[in-house]
Amino acid sequence: MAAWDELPVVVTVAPVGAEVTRADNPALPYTPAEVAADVAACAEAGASVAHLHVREEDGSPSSRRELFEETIGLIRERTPIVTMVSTGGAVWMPMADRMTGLEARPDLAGVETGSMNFGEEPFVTIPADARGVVERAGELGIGLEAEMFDVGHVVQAVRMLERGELPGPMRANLVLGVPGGIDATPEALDAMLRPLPIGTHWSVTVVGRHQRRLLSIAILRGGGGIRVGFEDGVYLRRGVLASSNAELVADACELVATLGRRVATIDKARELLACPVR
Ligand code: KMH
Ligand code: ZN
Repeated sequence: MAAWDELPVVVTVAPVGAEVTRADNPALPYTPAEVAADVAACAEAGASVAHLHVREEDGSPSSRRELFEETIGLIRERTPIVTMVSTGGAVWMPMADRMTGLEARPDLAGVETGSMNFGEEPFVTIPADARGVVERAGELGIGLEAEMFDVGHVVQAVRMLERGELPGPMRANLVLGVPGGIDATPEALDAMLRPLPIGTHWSVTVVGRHQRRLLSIAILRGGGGIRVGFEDGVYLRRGVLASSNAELVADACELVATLGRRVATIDKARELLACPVR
């Protein structure tokens, strides 16, 4: 195993999400063609994974399978970037709708391992829901990344691993700063990391004004990845809207280099994430 400073950092872009709108940032992509063009530009800028949600043309969050299929198809025409669909969807989506992206056969899918308040709304994933995502992903040969917003979610993911309900080694995305989830502090990151088994590929996502600080800590602590994109934040700097997702990715890659690490190529990310080209 390479020393941590030799381990390249996988940069994930989350270009769309379910909550952000063009009122927040006019450059937000909505349609499959817009998302694919955006993701291709992000790949050029250094992203090796794309975490995907889909929207209707009017920007409303969607769960239509055709939109996932079209988006992934168009992305694959342009770049070999690792595609990952959300099964978190939007807070109001029934679980069955949250799972439609799996049918588009991405490389990876997120799986929530617990419930929380997401701002003012309940965001519920009971254990049977998580097992359902794991089972369908397994049937389709899709790898999984656990999406975890608080310590209990991490503990539950480890429990699932131990019971054989989640395949290992785990890919973990630790999300800090969502109101209702764990806060964005160094201590919170410590708490999220503590339960993780050795060999976990862990990535950090930060929502809110502490994003840059906490991503820096993740990079310096040897994290396997960081995530940026309009889903998580629309600003490049305080008060400065990002002009595109690719600008956020380029800025994140510069941060990785400034802190003395390398950005993973797409080939390297596929190796690190055990995610061969389909
Ligand atoms: N939109 C949030 C309620 C994920 O993609 O896994 C859930 C979310 C997390 O975006
Ligand atoms: Zn998401």
